[in-house]
Amino acid sequence: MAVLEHVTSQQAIELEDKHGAHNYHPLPVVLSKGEGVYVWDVEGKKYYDFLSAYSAVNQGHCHPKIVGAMVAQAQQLTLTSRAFYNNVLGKYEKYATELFGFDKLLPMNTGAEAVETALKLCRKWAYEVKGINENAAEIVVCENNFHGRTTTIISFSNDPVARKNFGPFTNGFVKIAYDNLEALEEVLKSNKNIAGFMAEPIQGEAGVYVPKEGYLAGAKALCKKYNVLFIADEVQTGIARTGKMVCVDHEDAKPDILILGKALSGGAYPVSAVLANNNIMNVIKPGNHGSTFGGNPVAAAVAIAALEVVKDEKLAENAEELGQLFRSEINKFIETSSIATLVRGKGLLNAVVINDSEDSDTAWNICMKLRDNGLLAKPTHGNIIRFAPPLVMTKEQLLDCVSIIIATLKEFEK
Ligand code: IF1
Repeated sequence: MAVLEHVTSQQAIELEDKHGAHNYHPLPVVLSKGEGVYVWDVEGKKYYDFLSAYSAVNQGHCHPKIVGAMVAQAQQLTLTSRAFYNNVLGKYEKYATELFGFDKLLPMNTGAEAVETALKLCRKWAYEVKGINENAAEIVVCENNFHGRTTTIISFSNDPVARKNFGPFTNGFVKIAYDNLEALEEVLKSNKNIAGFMAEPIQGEAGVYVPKEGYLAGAKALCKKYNVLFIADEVQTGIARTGKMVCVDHEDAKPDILILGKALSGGAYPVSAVLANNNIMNVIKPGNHGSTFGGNPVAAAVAIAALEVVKDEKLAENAEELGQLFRSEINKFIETSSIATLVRGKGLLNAVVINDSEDSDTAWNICMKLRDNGLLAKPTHGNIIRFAPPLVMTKEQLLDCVSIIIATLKEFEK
């Protein structure tokens, strides 16, 4: 078989099964084309994408402006490493720092790398600015967090599947209950070695847990009171997904360190970033941190285009409006449903809780049926299905999807 010759869905699945690591259990659908809110499988069947590559494709698949920027830059200069300057990175850093309201940006590639960068930055600030004894800094994180898959990050995960047999783990993390300001104040008051508090403004992988109104602002205020850095992981909730440019904008909760990824590139290229003001970012000196591809010209050009699309097409406003419509329609169905018990979320990051046990395969079976009915979604944990379409969706398309989702759920009524 020539490397790039046509394969059927079955052949593609067999190739991955034989030659690829089994680190995922994908829904059995093989995609070969994406455009806006749609994806097509190898056999030409069309689907609504209701996962958006875990909120990386907020701007829609293969957005012409983003792809155009990527192709143009790729034909000019792809990578210089940071051993030399390039003519795009500074423009991107200026655009993004002014857009998000910070002095500086440290460019990386994946979300996990940006999270690791934020943790290193927070620790260095703790030793060199706050004055915590070296190697004594601790960072507060939340139960049921998801911040990526590196060894340090899974060190503070409580997901056994993500942790088992990957030890030994990194020290220096304290776990508290999510959405609990008393627990946060308790640890900040009693432990003088706390350097920072990192949280997802909405816990995505845990099942789209939206904290109580005031939690984020309260966390920021407590961090300020105890001279601890508030770190917001907006890799999944950022870039207009929840109806604001970043989810913390729903409250007075601007973080000391902002972590972005995924839709920062519109899903066209791995681009992530850490933003902070000079009093924090300036602890980083030449040689302290970096990466081969971090801040490369293609990433910078793609990120500028991806952010311009969000602003020009008012994607945050659209996410807010369509998210309210989605939850309102699903709630009407829930009133008389025996299979769906709850819908929750902000903007177009939503989840529906299925009326079955966590270890049942009902949510998976519903997603298989959704696939047959032309809509792709996937369960997060157990009995929770995440619904997160590209933010370019129209009201008509959303209502079409709601009817597909409700018709499918009805097939599982008890
Ligand atoms: C997988 C989950 C979502 C993230 C937050 C950092 C990262 C992620 C809040 C790391 C990444 C991805 C990873 C992907 C599936 C997906 C995911 F199910 F894993 F948890 F979205 F909810 N912070 N989330 O959500 O970014 O290094 O992946 O670029 O690992 O299976 P990354």
